[in-house]
Amino acid sequence: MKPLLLLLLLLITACRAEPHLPPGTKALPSAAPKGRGPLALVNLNHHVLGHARVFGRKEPDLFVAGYGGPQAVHLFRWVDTAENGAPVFAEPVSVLQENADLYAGTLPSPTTVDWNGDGVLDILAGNSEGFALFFENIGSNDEPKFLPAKRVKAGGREIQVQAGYSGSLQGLQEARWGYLSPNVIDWNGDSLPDIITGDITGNYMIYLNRGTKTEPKFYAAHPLYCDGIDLHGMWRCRPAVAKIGERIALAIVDGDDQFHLYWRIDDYNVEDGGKLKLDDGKLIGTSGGIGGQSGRCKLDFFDWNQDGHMDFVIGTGRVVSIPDRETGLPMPTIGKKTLGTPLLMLNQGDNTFARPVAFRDGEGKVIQPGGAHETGAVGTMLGEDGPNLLICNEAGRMFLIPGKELKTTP
Ligand SMILES: [Ca+2]
Ligand SMILES: [Ca+2]
Ligand SMILES: [Ca+2]
Repeated sequence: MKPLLLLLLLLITACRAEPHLPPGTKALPSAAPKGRGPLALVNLNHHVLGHARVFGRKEPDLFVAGYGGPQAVHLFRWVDTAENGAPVFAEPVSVLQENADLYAGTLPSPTTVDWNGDGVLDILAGNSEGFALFFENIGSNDEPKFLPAKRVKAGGREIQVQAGYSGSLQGLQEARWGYLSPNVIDWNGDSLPDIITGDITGNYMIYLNRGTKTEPKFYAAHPLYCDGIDLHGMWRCRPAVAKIGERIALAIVDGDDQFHLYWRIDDYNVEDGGKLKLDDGKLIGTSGGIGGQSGRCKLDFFDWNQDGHMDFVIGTGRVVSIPDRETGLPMPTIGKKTLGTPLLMLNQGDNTFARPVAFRDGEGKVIQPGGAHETGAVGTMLGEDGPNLLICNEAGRMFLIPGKELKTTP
């Protein structure tokens, strides 16, 4: 029995897909002095919660992985002993490292936007814990340099979306996860960026910005409505949002599991723009299966081929299957053991779309940043000679890949 088990384990390991990025690609580094930033594990399985290690003999301090992020490590210093002998620890502090990668929490979904009005694109990212993080670009658009994350607040407190008792289709085991997937656009035309989010619940919320150009300040989340009821779709998805002509378009994966277009009416209401279609007239399905195999799709409107028409750049998890469950990407086409795979769907000029293609490097290898769970992928003019691709791995590292190094032919 034992040799059989070993063989099985070896086979599973051998069949597991490995991440792939263009040769020489490095995670975006911290630009803080000495490259300091939070120390975070590089574990492509995001279920690392609540591991504690004790250091020292008498009155030891605690190092805890899984507080403040599944991969992040915090130090709890032993400062006193209570009368009953219980250790008393100080407020935890994030453990730092030098020359750190930027850390966006697990399963990040990023977007690029000039957040603080200095003309330089910054990064805003949501993550599985449900936080929204701001990475300030203290460099330029061509040579970005980012400081470690700051949590974004709304309504006077940090944004943190969690499923709670009823918010996850996988039940209570997911109660503390949020899979916050933000997008940013000036929704109400006052020239301040607003946040629109998808998350674990499948609801879509807006956070209106009532701050200033240099200091965004957000109202608490408010639902978006269509025909008077909450806009709702598949779980763990990110909405695409863009100004198209004079109107603001919002695309989501709807409750039927298909790409669906809406148009802004006012601050909290959208009107139905109909289901989006492939250029052969077929609807665009998303999930590879039901339940846990559904949703997990991060949509981004971006004109990748610069022809004046908004394309879709899409972050996926392994189990996603666009545009149908038989022939879609990534799982049916690449194989069951594949990983989350950024995809591109080109607009054919009439708001119908070509079938998705993966991004490939110069040698034709499919780009997969790492992890089977879904992470975001967006087109951006950050970095020289855009458009470029910003993607993340499951362990919260971000990669800016020059568009010129990528092939998107079917
Ligand atoms: Ca900026
Ligand atoms: Ca606004
Ligand atoms: Ca285009």
